[in-house]
Amino acid sequence: MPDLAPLVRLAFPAPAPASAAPASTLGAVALVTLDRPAALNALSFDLLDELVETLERLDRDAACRAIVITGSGSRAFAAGADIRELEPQTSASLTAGGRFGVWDRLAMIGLPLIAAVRGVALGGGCELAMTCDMIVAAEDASFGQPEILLGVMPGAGGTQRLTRAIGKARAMELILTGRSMSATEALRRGLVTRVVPAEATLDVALELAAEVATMPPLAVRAAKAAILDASDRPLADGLARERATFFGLFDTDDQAEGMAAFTQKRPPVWSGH
Ligand code: CO8
Repeated sequence: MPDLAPLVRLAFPAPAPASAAPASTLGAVALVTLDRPAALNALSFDLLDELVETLERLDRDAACRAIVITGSGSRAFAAGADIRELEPQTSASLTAGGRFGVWDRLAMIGLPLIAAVRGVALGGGCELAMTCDMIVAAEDASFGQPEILLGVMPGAGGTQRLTRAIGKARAMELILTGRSMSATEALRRGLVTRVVPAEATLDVALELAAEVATMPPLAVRAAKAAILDASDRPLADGLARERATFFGLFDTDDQAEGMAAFTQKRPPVWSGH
């Protein structure tokens, strides 16, 4: 039966009282929750459509500065694509369906994305976490690409992003055996940013997002794009793009403000211009 309720929830949590983020950052951090707990937040095509539409809306909202994506419940960030939807597909139906374009749109989001992962991030769930810019993982989180066990292979960036994140040899092992990695292994291999006690996962991710949200927004977007260039382009191209973007930021008010505030020994006030 098709899901009729929204599959993605959006909220703007207030900064935690102990947070370094000023109260004025209310609305600057969006929390997007994948909300199909009964199916371990499996990424149906409709859920992915809702997710990308929500993220694109936030990306156009000047008040929003960072986004946390999490899964509903404690068992899963997302247990992958919805296998029930994929089972009857053929190569022709997938090609004609045009429903994988959402993954390209997810990769175009300019705001920083932080995945808060509790439980499993498998298949498309791991690919979604890796499409985010940082991953805060619970101690009980696990990451894997088990598609091989279903007779297929990763199809939403897993072979590329996992290989870039943890290296060819380890990506080969995980993708060719379908084995999952624990959060600590994922930290050791460079896939995740932090591992924290399970109950603290969302708070830590929100705090990290709140900290990023206090930074100059143009520089944040530019830095994110430049870091992504590091794995997407040959080194010389990436360096040239980095230099051009760096020079470009010297035409912004935030550059003038940031450097004036430093020399005047006061905190900067970012205008986002
Ligand atoms: N798709 C659909 N339903 C799922 C999925 C899924 N990926 N994962 C779990 N569920 C459902 C189960 O069917 C079950 O539903 P029900 O109660 O109605 O039977 C419910 O969630 C709970 O799951 P389990 O009973 O299986 O819970 P367990 O604790 O026993 O096991 C596991 C948890 C180990 C996570 C197990 O559910 C599992 O192995 N899930 C599948 C993991 C997997 O293979 N993921 C890869 C899917 S393929 C993929 O992601 C390809 C990506 C390509 C691009 C994306 C395009 C959209």
